[in-house]
Amino acid sequence: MRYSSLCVLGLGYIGLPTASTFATHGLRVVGVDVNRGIVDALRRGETHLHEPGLPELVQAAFASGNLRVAEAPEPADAFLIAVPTPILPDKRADLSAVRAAGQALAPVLRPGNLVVLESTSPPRTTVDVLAPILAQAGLQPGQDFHLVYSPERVLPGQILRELAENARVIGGVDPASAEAGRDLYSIFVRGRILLTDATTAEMVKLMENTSRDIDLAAANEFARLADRFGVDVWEAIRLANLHPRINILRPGPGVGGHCVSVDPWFLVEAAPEQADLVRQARLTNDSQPGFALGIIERALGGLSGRRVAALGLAFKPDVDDLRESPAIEVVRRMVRAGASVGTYEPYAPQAAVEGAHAFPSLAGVLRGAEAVVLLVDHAAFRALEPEQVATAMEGRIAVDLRGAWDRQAWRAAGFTLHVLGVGSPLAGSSDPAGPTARQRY
Ligand code: SAJ
Repeated sequence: MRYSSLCVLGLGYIGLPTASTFATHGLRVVGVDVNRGIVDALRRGETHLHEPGLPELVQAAFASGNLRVAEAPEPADAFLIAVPTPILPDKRADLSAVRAAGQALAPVLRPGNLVVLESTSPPRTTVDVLAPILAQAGLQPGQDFHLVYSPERVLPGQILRELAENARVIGGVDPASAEAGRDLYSIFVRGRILLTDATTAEMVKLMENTSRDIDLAAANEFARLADRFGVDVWEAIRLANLHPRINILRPGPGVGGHCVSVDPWFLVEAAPEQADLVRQARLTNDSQPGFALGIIERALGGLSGRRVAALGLAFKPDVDDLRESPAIEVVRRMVRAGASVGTYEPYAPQAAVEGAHAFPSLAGVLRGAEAVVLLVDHAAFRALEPEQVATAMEGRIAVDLRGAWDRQAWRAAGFTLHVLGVGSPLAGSSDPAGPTARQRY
């Protein structure tokens, strides 16, 4: 199939880069978002998301004359749905945006069109939820128009490169739909294009992020065990990872973002009796901010009334995305424990956590602090000079929850440095001579 026009529903982290990429590859693209603020900002030439290279790409797309933005779908050869699928407080998938997108595009759907769902969704969403909504237009998916599920799998921070280079899984409600999907994505995808059915493609996406969540739960549990046994988890992981078939991830204060910390629940919801391990990994990672808080409390000997500078609020390094961020959860818990917390997030300086004070600069957050806590290992925080931090602060307590700081340098600058996953003399142990005697630093 050949395409000359595309309508993209949802102009977020996936929809906007994808719409812009298609436009710079010659397709006439209309990008649609229900958020008036996003549409207006884009019309003014502003990009509302922080992603390396994205503002330049969006500008190039507008400059090509191929990209427009609108508030409602318009007729096109193909439609791409990239709307959020968050979880509700009871951990069920909120598919309202997918339903609304389907309802909005049904009236402009024409025979021969292709509809693609990219939003991460519980198994069978394409066939059981989206297909019936589109069929209300009087057209049958697989017969009158093509319908596919093709998961986005790009890593925030590297979206533009991964969009083109990653392998692309395309699952059709029938083989002809999958082939129609391949014809669309082969316009710019340089990675392999793999055709399958729609429900398998949904499952592939969920399995990838669930598998990562389980790996992260193992890393976080290893950090707790190392703490308990007076072991340095970073050293243990380094040694274990020299094994040819082992690749343990980095522990931290928890697992966040709108993908890895959300998607596994879609499997738990769809099949609770079959998803014990999946559920437990989620629970383990969700309780990791509590473990991180314990390390901070131990470092300070109690939090009530203590002045703490918290570095980073994003869900991972070098992004501005705060969704489901464990850093925010740790700050909330410090506030609840009575600490006076200052935060500094260089990628979102205005971002505020209730009860904490958001500073627009590093110097501001450090001034007068008794302790500095590294929550997110942004490159700028990894590169901090401990002597400079020492001159800005009042106290000399540092807590590294990411295993990112050079221990000797921080200690040489006069800090008492506490590192997540490094057994401390105060860690509970049945062996009184254990952690203290074995402490290496
Ligand atoms: N994290 C650690 N230690 C690590 C790696 C990550 O604590 O060693 C934490 C991060 O700080 C973050 C969380 O895990 O809080 C998730 O980060 P991530 O980098 O693992 O993943 P995301 O959420 O940025 O992107 C994932 C990717 N999925 C996989 O790698 C399987 C990406 O390819 C997906 O496209 C994306 O989810 C998505 O949109 O679903």
